[in-house]
Formats: sequence, C-alpha cells, structure tokens
Amino acid sequence: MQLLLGSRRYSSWSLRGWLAVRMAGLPAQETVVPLADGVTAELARQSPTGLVPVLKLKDVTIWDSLAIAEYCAEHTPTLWPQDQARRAVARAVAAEMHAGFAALRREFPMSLTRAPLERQPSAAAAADIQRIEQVWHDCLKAGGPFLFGDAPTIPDILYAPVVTRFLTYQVRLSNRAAGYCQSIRSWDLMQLWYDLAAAEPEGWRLAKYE
Ligand SMILES: N[C@@H](CCC(=O)N[C@@H](CS)C(=O)NCC(=O)O)C(=O)O
Repeated sequence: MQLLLGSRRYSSWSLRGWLAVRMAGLPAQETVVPLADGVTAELARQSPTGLVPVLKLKDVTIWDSLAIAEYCAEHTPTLWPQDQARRAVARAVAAEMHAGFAALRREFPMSLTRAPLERQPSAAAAADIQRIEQVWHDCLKAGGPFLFGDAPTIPDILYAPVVTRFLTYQVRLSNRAAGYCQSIRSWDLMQLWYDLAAAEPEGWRLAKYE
C-alpha cells in the first residue's frame, strides 16, 4: 500500500488523507512529492488527477481525500461516530467541508512553517469563517473536545487544515472555537505532521505561500 502526498507544509488535502490512514493504522508506505507552481511531471505521472493525496492498493487507486477516509473507516469503523443519528450529522459536516469554503481556502492557504501573520478576510472568506464557527459550536456544545466526542473522527480530520489556517493567519474566534483549534493542534498526529513539515528540504518552499 502506498500513500502519495504533497509537500507537508502546504498540502492540506494530503494532511487529511494521511490522518485517516494513520488513524486506521494502515501500513502504507508514504511518498512525498514536492508541490510547485502547477502540476509537476512527477504528480502527473503518479496521480490520475495530478493531485494528492492518492492511496494506491494492490488493485485499486483512490485519488480523493474523503474517499480515502471512507476506505479507512471501513477498516476502522470508529472513524465515524457509532450512533446512527450522530453519524448522519457527521457525514453532513464532512460533506459540507469537503465541498465548500472556497474563499477561505483561496485567501488563507495552508502554510505550516511560516511565521504567523494577521490577515483580514474578504467578505466571502468572513462568511466562510462564520459558518465554520457555527458548525463547530453546534457540534462542540455536546461537550467536545473533538467535534463528535472525546476522540477525533472524520469531520475533525477534514477540518484539521482549516485549524492550521486559523492559527497561521491569527483569525479571531470565539473561545469555544479557539479551544477546538487547540485540541486539534495538540493532537499527537498533528504534532508529528508539523514536525515532518519542518524537516522538509528548504528548497521545497514556495514563495507564494511564504
Ligand atoms: N478533491 C481532492 C483535492 C486534492 C487537491 O486539490 N490537492 C492539491 C494539494 S493540497 C494538489 O494536489 N495540487 C497540485 C499542485 O498544487 O500542484 C482531494 O480531496 O483529495
């Protein structure tokens, strides 16, 4: 099994795929391809879409982070909440995140090892942030510290890169949302990803994200 990833500093979708595979304990060999300006020849050769992450199994290639997470959840069902109603809500949270928040993604790219800076969102990105806070509040009022209880599930995996953006760009949040960001940031797998990102070659840095 091979997990193809992009630069850990910048590849938010790769972070999701990696968290899912690691949470499921799947024995994937990890290969990191440096991102550049536009799809590189290496990415075009290795990925059907030229995008990462990609999970390659013996007979199957999975080229989307949510699909990878679903595959992992079939192996490790606790990646979704066990209660049916909560699982249905978790799927809605995951789907909204996977398909949405384009303005936030565009204006606040994931960049893990740059110095934090305060950045003002456009009206569209501010609306994205407001909606994300609403979703988090609705989930966390049941107690947290993760969106669906005391252990991370797929919605937390999908929101993890958003948390890094909020931290990097010093987005002002409610106490509850800020507390959730700290829960994600102090998750041991997130610390490991940050450490691996910091150890990547300096030559992989992209000026547009720094
Ligand atoms: N829907 C895909 C999106 C994947 C995606 O857009 N990946 C970005 C990296 S975060 C990419 O590979 N970009 C290629 C590039 O920047 O050259 C998924 O969920 O995996």
